[in-house]
Amino acid sequence: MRVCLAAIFVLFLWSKPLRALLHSSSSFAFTPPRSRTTFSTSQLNASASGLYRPFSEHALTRLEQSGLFIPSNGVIPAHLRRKEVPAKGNMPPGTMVRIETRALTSRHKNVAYARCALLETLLPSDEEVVSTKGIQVLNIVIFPSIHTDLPVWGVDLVSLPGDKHLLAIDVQPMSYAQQKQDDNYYSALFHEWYVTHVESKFEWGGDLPEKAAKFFSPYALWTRLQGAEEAISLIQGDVSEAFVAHLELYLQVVKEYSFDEPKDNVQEEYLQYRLENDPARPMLQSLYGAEWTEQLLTQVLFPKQQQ
Ligand code: DBV
Repeated sequence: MRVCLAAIFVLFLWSKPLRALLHSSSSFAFTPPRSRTTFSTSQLNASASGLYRPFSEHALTRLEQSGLFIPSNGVIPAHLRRKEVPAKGNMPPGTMVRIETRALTSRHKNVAYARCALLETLLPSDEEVVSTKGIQVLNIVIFPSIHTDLPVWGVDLVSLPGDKHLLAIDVQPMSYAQQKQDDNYYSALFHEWYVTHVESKFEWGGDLPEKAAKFFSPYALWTRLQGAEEAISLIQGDVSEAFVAHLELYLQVVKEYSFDEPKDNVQEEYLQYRLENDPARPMLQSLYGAEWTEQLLTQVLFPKQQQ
């Protein structure tokens, strides 16, 4: 009797459905998730990241650690926090162009708002790779309180197809008095930074749009690079060192600010200029559509400041 029961049990075990179940459950237990599931295209890119992601993560961490800001992505409407579309042009199938936005609100009287837009072209990859091809952009603006004459922290790191790179890091003068002087109080604080990180390392990026020029300090990093490997290593080396040092200096200047309220703050004019003349508008519209782009610009990137 027992032999019969054992035989029946063995036959049952080796029936196809049960073997399939046992196999899948055992493979479920021991196979790393990655080879167990076929990911959608965007999930395949989960392990890829863009050229400027380390810059973005560093800045967001330092802004929170500074005690000046509170991470507040909730102030960004959900549909404007992230958008991802297939890349156009001659990129490998499955390449995606993803933009992510992050916002921080004020925790200190000297600041108003900060936001970050990271746009990455991500090659389909199952490995930890850094995508440097296609469009890669990091755009960060820190808005000080308009009850100060503190400069805006403006960063625009842009890499475009054809291995073209435009890099802007600057404390942007926010009063008429500062704009008129060639070298105002705040610029002087960044002179040493400029000599160390910019003067002997980067060529001036050429004429700025006329209306933009007045918002640039004499000690801006503003340069254009051309090329792949060499330019990328410059970006990941000298540019990242300049970026880190500039942010530290800016946060220190903001924390130490304690002057009287200025009378000629130009932040509203700056906002209007950036909003109306954003050089990225055509690119963003082509990728994500005109309506979404205008919402992004007006509600997240250059919103009217509630002060
Ligand atoms: N620029 C932005 C935002 C971007 C962005 C929000 C999310 O303000 C990207 C993306 N900037 C971006 C792109 C380009 C530039 C160019 C994609 C290249 C456009 C192209 O050539 O196709 C600094 N960024 C520029 C330029 C400058 C800056 C000067 C060249 C503009 C030109 O040549 O016409 N930072 C940027 C800027 C100011 C600043 C315009 C003005 C005060 O502080």
